[in-house]
Amino acid sequence: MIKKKDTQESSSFDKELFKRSVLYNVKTLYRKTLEEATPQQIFQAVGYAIKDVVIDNWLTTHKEYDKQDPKTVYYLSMEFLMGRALGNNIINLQAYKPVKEAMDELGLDLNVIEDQEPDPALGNGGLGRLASCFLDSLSTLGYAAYGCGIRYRYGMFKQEIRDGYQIEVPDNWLVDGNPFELRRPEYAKEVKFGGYVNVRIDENGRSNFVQEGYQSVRAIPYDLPIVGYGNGIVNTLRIWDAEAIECFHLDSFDKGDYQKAVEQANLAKNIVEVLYPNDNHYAGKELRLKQQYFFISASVQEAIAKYMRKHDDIRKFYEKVTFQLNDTHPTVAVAELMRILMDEYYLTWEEAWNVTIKTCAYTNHTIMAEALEKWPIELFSRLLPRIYQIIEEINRRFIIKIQEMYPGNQEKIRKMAIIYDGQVKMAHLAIAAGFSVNGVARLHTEILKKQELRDFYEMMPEKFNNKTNGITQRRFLLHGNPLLADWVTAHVGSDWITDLPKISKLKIYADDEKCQQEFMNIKYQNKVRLAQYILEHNGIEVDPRSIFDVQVKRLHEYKRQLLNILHVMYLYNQLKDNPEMEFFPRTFIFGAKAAAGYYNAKMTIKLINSVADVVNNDPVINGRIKVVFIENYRVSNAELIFAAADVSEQISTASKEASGTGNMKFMLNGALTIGTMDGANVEIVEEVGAENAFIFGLSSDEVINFENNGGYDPTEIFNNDPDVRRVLMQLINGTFAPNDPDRFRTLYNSLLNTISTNKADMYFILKDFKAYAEAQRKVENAYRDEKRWARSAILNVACSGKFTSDRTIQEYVDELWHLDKVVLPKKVVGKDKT
Ligand code: B1N
Repeated sequence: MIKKKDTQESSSFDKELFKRSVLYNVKTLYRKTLEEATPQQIFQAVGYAIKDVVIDNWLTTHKEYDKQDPKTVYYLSMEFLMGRALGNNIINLQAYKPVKEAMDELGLDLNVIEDQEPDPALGNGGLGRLASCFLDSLSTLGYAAYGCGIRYRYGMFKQEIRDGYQIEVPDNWLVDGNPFELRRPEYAKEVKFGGYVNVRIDENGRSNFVQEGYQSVRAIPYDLPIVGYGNGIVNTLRIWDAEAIECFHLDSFDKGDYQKAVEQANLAKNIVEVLYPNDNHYAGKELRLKQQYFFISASVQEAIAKYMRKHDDIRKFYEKVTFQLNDTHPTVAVAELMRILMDEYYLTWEEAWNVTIKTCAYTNHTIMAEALEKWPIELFSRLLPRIYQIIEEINRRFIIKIQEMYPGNQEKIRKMAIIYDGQVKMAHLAIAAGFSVNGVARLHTEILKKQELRDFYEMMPEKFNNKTNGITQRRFLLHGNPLLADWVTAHVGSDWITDLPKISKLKIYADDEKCQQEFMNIKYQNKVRLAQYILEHNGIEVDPRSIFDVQVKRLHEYKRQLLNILHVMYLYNQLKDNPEMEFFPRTFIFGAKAAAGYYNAKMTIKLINSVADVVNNDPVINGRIKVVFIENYRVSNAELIFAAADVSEQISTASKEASGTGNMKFMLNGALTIGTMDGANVEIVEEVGAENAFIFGLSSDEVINFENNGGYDPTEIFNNDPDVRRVLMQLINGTFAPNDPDRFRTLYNSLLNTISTNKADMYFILKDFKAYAEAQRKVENAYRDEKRWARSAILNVACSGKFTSDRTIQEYVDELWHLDKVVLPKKVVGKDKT
């Protein structure tokens, strides 16, 4: 079918040594032979064997960093949604082929071994996955970088579906141990909470602020290697664990001490226990603020300590270090840096501020009001008394600046102050103290400038810039879709792996019928692979010849999974009324976790499953519509899902999705987008052409207009559109809940709230319904013309070049971070093990 040309050149990987290493590991770790070892034990043995290879490059990289002293970015993030490491590390070592052969020769299946690895899910969704893609790109491009985060004992929960409802099961990802991590107790740091601030005269006669009466925990770093593609560079993801600072002094008779020891031990245990499972939502929990300060204090302390090991002037810290704040979650870094510079290095306020504002930069990831972090002063000052003092002073000075610029304008102070109304506003702090504020897609950045952060933009326009998100093609094409990856390489060479825009050379094949057939055949095989997965995991049989129409992402009202399933209900009604109508079989695939306390989101999952039960089993439908909810959507099954998608659902209410990154993964895998002009969809359509996507619905300007004028009234649509009315009535007449007709009434109410109209259909689902149904008709018609569809799909792949995270990172480097490119001495590249 296709010219066999390897996407993965094997270079100099020592296969025989590797096999011996695996066998040796099975023996020394488990006292077993390969035949006796469990699949999990074999995974561990293979993992350690790969780590052996990685560790040499890791060492060399850091030796070289020591020598070259490049400027380093610290990507500070509460979340890193890494996904499995084994396959990705092998890919980036350019060793997939020899490792696969080695496994074959040992009678093992590499795919099965990869499947044994728990999927590290230290993140919720796009924000955490973006951080992971960025680390991959930083290493691949050869820049010195640390990811800094938390080693949550429990990451994102495992989702089980029982009786159609989501059940959250703890995900104990560390039970069997993690072969790739390295515990580094020598870099442990103390982090202090609570107590009060005192002024003390130190031994040199200087008066100094000190925190007293505090509780503290010991932060212990665990390092994970981030392997660059084929360049020998290995950066570090440093995630912090917490330990109690001292063990109990059981001989202590002092009740206070005993109490304190117990409390400190509990603090250490609780702080890293679990990731908050909220996406785009701020819950305001005290423990969350503790988590934030915990990992930030440890990371900032270590960044400074590392800098001071090689330099003597802390005033020039910013010349060697940038802190990129992944949303406002790490924003206490600003005040922690100020604290250390002033209290431990005795810089003046002005000197410390000069360093801070040249070091810190802030990325905004959302305009959703419910995601804004605003901490009550009481909580904040009690937990972080010294940090709060410093923020008060930053605020005082910031207000003076506002007054200088807008004399007598109280309104500006009310809207822009960092501390106001009893709250500490983290976004305002990040903007005031950072040298850069960036949005994550062009439209999002424009909305920040014109709407959400307008006052700040007017005051400091020079800080604002856009960095459109990207994804790593190494994981989401090379690893996730090997058939397509090989096909692409056969046609345009393998440069795309590190230079995605080269994939545009595929364009000339879009009209080639043989290529179209090859492409559709690969898509078909990937659909068979996914159908197999669905059968195994959901017990549902789906037809790989049907259109695979996929919406996978966190469940949120603004992402409008509800619009999608209401449309399925509408199609169902049409087919029931008119069983003979022309209809191209379609499989609607959903995958989504809902925050545990988000009622409407959880009920949407139940609705999807309830519709699935009815539609999938209705003899009139006869398999022409299938609805599948894939349980426990996560990075590992995402790779299978993107590869198999025909249609990519990107249907958020315009203006609400800051960027989206799933949209890019679908495009890269040759799915056609049905979507609104929101987030990065705008730029995707710009690259591929509107004729190769299905765009519908209100524009962001129209949505914002309605919002600024009190919303819109959905009852008009309800009254005048019988199709919409019928679907809505089915939410409350028991069509999909015969035993409990009121089950979906809250969803119905969210669309048609009769008590307060401005809260009705806040996400414009009914408003966009007709346009969506029309766009879906166009999808069906387009799919009937297989050649035209194949052409569009190939063009989507060919036009995806812009959306590599390599491009995004290069923009951050060129415009904000100004990092030095690191090149390793020749001999270590290609991991020549000697
Ligand atoms: O960040 C992604 C974007 O592509 C998505 O459009 C955006 O929704 C996502 C609080 C968030 N924004 N905000 C969050 C996550 C966790 C949390 O506790 C907010 N996630 C996004 C990457 O830019």
